[in-house]
Amino acid sequence: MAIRQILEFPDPRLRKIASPVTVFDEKLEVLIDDMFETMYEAQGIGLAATQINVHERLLVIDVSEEKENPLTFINPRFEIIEEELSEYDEGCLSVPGFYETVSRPRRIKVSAQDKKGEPFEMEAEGLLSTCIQHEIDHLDGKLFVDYISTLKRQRIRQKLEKEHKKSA
Ligand code: GNR
Ligand code: NI
Repeated sequence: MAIRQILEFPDPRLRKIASPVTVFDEKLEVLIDDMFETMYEAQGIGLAATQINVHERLLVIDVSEEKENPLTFINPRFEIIEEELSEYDEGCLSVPGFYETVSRPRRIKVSAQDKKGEPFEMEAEGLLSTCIQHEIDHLDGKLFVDYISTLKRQRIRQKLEKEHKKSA
């Protein structure tokens, strides 16, 4: 297994739209294992392939306290079950150190494929619902900072650009 580098805002590669996964092979399983290792090491609760510069439609999530409930979603889509919104202070491994409140539909039904290509559906609410929507946004080139004011987003961009120059 390997830890992959996580792209950081405002890297333009985070804006690419990912393509569907069509081949369910050993290489895909290695990618999934690397994504879990990278996510756990970074202490995140989710990771989209886009964040490690792989522009394919898959994501991994583990919102459990004990980090014992790994979930893999390939070619995920969701429908809103309840229009009611929930607010979460969202963070992102690609926007390190910044947290902002984002409102998203509270309950969704997710349809996806597992690592063997087998379709499945599940309902999600609360933090899991938020996290799935946050990750699917990544596959569409979107970030949580797109939901906040332009002024806040520009401040975050400036601060991260400064950090990136320092460590370059
Ligand atoms: O680790 C993460 N925490 C988090 C908290 C609230 C809402 C969404 C998230 S996802 C984030 C990991 C990440 O950047 N996934 O793309
Ligand atoms: Ni993120």
